[in-house]
This record gives sequence, C-alpha cells and structure tokens, in this order.
Amino acid sequence: MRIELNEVASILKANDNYLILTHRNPDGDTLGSGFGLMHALRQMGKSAKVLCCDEIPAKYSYLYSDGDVGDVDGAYVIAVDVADEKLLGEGVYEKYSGKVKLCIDHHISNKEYAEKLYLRDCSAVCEIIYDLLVMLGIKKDAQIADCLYTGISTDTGCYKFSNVTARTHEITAKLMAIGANTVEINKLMFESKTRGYYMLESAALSTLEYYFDGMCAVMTITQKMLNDSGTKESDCDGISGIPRKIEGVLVGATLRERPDGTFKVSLRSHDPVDCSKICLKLGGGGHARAAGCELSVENIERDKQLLLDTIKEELDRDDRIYTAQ
Ligand SMILES: [Mn+2]
Repeated sequence: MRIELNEVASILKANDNYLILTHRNPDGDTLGSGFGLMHALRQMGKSAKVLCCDEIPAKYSYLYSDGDVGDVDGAYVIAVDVADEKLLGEGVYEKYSGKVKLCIDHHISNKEYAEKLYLRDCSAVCEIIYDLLVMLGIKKDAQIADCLYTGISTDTGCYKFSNVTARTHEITAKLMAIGANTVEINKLMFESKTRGYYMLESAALSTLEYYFDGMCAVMTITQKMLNDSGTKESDCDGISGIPRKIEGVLVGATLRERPDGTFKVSLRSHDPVDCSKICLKLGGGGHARAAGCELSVENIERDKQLLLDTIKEELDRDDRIYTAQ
C-alpha cells in the first residue's frame, strides 16, 4: 500500500527496535539513507541497526561506527533504496522476504513488496530522508549531513545527471550549512580510484562495440579482467557510466560477468531513451536514465541479442531519437 510522508513519520514515532535493510552491492544512497535514518531514529530515543548482505566497502566507514551493523530479532523492518525484494541479496532475502513493513524508495520500478511503500521519483532516497527528518524535527548534525550528502552526490554522479533538480541543490545547501564534509566526501567518492580500477577500465574500453549507427555502445567486463586487475565490485563505481559518455551514443550498456558466469547489465541513456522500460522487459528495473537487469549463463550470445533487440525497440519507439541525430 502506498502511503504519504506524514504517515511514514507517524510510523517511525509509533514503533521501536528498527532494522534497516539496504540493497546488495551497497552504494552511497542505500547506505547514506540507511545510516542517516538510523542516526535520526536513535536521536528519537529508538534503537536501530542497519543490515546489508554484503560487506560494506571501506570507503563508507565514516557513515557509521562499530555495532551499528547487524541483525536484530523481532525488529520493525524497513528497506531503503530497495526496488525489489530480491535485491536484499543472499541470506537477507531468504530471511526477510515478505516481512518488510516499510519501504522508502525512489525507483519508479518498485515492485511494491513491502506492507507500506513511500515512493517519490527524485534523485536519491536521501532527498526523501531529508524531508522526513525535517517533518520529525530531528536535529540534523554533521554525521547525518554526511550520510545524506553521500547518497545525493553519488546517485547524481556528483550533480551531473538529469535527476538533479533545484530542490536537490537546495537540500545540499542545507546539508553544507549543517556541516557536511563535502570536499572530503567528493574526494573519496569521485576523485580517488585504485590502480586496479584503471587497469580494469583500460581492459574494458578495449571491448567497446557499437550498434545502430553508433547510438548504442556495449562494454564488457569479464571475471578474468576483474581478477587480473584485483578489483572488487565496490572499486568500480562509475565504470558503467563510460559508454554513454561517447559522442553520438544514446544508450550505453555495461555487461559485467559474475563469478557464476551470469552477467549483470547496467544501462545508461540520454533523453528520451528509457532504460527502465528496456530493463523491465528483461526482468530488471531502475530509473529512466539508469537501470539494470541480468543475462543468464546458458546462452550469453542469445541473451545479448535479446538485449540489443530490446534496446532497438526502444530506439525505434520515438521518432525524435532519429531526427535528433
Ligand atoms: Mn538510490
């Protein structure tokens, strides 16, 4: 059931003993909104913890302290930035499937799996958490400001993506005034990559293929490339944005091989190509300009062709796409 933000505030006031779930391969928004909400709930005198199926990458360590992460028995379960229950990931999904009471999300593709859902199409869940904290009268300290700034800056590609609105900047101005360490966070999130990352990027760039008069670019990252470069998933933030940056490309796809041989597909597009529509047809989801889905292991060539056909359908859908060239 969809609810309004004031109902979310009432729920948070009425209950206690919270467990906040993030999505697997956690990013700045799911962690920033999770820990931001956790700090706020504690300020309200409630107990709260965050649970993630994967290890939290070290670069996010400033968001929390020891003891903030873990499972809680009999908790009121909240999911943040999780569009589909399956994205809770191994272990957490099995345990909490059908048990999420409240979901706060900004993915238009949200599967409505939670008992109650607050959904708003905005740049980051952290924007919603900001409004929620204002409504709850929470004193926003520098720690909370760091959490929310992390989510907003990472989900907007440091304010470069089309999901940025005037409101995004207004909230950010408030977070800066409260004391968010924007310079330090920007350096950690955007201006610092491992040596392995650049080895991986170089290998990945050599795989670029172009389709449909150069309107689609496909980049492939294999397990071998990941192993040779010694990179972890969390070192590769932003790599999926590369194909879309190429001149003339309207939709960029990055295919990343998992250890089991399946491929994770990340799509990025320019207006008016809708990645969410393409990925929904293939069992995934996301936003209009950034979405994802999976390719099975049995027949990668067949599945890749299906992906290309689905992209082509979306490119053909709208005359503006061709006349814009
Ligand atoms: Mn997000």
